Amino acid sequence: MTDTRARVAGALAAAMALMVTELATAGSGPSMIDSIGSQFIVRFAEPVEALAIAVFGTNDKLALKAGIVIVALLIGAALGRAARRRPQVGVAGIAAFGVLGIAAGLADPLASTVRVVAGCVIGVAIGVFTLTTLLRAAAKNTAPTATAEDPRTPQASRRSFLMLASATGAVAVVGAGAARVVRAGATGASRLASIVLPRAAKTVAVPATQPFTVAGLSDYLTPIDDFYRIDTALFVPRVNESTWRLEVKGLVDRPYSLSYDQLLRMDMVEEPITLSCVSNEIGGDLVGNARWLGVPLADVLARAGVKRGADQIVGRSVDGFTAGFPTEAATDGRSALVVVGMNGEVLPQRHGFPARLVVAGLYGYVSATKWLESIELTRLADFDGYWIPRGWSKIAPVKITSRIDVPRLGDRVAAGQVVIAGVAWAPPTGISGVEISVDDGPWTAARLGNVASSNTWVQWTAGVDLTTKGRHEVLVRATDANGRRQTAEEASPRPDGATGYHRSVFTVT
Ligand SMILES: Nc1nc2c(c(=O)[nH]1)N[C@H]1C(S)=C(S)[C@@H](COP(=O)(O)O)O[C@H]1N2
Ligand SMILES: [Mo]
Repeated sequence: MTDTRARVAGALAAAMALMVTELATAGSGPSMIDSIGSQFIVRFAEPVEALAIAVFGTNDKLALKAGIVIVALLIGAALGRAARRRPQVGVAGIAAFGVLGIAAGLADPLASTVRVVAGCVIGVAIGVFTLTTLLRAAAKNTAPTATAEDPRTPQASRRSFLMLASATGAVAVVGAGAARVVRAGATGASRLASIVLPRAAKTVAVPATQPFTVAGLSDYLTPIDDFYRIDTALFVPRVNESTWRLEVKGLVDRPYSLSYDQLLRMDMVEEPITLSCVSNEIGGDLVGNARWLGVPLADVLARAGVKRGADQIVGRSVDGFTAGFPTEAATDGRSALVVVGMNGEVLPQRHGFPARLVVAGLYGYVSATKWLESIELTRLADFDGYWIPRGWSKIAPVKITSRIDVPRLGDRVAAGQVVIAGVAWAPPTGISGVEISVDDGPWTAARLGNVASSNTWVQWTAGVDLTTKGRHEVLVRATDANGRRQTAEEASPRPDGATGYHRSVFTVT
């Protein structure tokens, strides 16, 4: 037997074991790979400073899952090689895989214990069977000549191993594909589509028109498909709204809980609010402005009666994520909602169905809990939300920020009137002015678009005469409605949000 065949046998054993666990967990919950990835995120990723919140964008999640599969196959290959001489090593290795899988599954609040345990036990059994069968086939004949006991030539033996290995690989691929199909059918998307949201009792109108349009400028309202998504959830929780309840508890006089229908029967507000991520770099796109439909958090709290001294509101997600912010934010008159709708649609699963919090003027990681299952009143000193022990600030108001959308870095524009445009935000205060400076020239005021309220970003534009061909640079800065100007001092997102002026460099031709 060659090392190569043993490695192939080991990798295939790992693939079969993984495939079995994927099949066993292919329902409405997270897959085994999701649960392992979640544990990776919770335990290892965040302490590494470079892997900040922004790491958990959509592509990174795909990369993490692919990485888990590749590492599992590589470890399987190493086990196969080791098992060539000492078969116990292979069995022990696969069993260790199973134990890790069970541990990850049990630690995942969304995973079904029965599915995880059954999947891992059967997966280990099938993995061990695959490994021993393939190793035996590989060992059959690697001697240079056929013998009386094994009359086959090495070529024939090689061919039969290859056939067995290919068949096993095919079974693993088909099984994994079947798990995917089952999973895709269990999203609950059709249920969501049939939900009818109530009309808002109060609406903050979106401006019907804007005084200018500029190609390439962000829309005033961000379409759902373009709205950024940031969370630690490798598996998007699929909450069944018919059994879901929202608990209001902690330091309150009358704890209570609401069903989805009860929540929908409360008086709703619909209003645009700009939400941004603390990980947004200057000029970045982890920010969006959506029309949220929801119940004022103040109403939800009033029903429970907040006790004196309860200076923190903690939102907890069905997946264990938590975010906490000062109780004041729910009562100081700013917009703070228990949201059920986004841009006229039922809150999408990726954005927190059935309910989430949105608080104007606070970064998402301290306020905007998605897949909300409880609102707990507590003390700031008594509880830290998910990101706080991971090096992010406990108190995190959104900073005054402005961004240039047009021209983009590296754009080529024709000489003459050059149009500069972008967005600026400072919720809940609002923006009173935006200025630009070209090639270190004087700061000049930009024109501002219409806004629904001070909770949203504002579109801005300015025209500059540029006749000199070549490279030019434009900077932007904003002032909020209290007259406070955005700081020029450059800071990275950690621990409480990036600062500095956004610049764009372009060429006039
Ligand atoms: N359950 C849960 N809610 C969460 C998070 C999370 O990781 N889990 N991330 C928060 C962060 S960091 C941000 S910026 C916003 C992003 O909301 P969005 O994905 O709808 O844009 O959600 C917040 N709510
Ligand atoms: Mo965030």
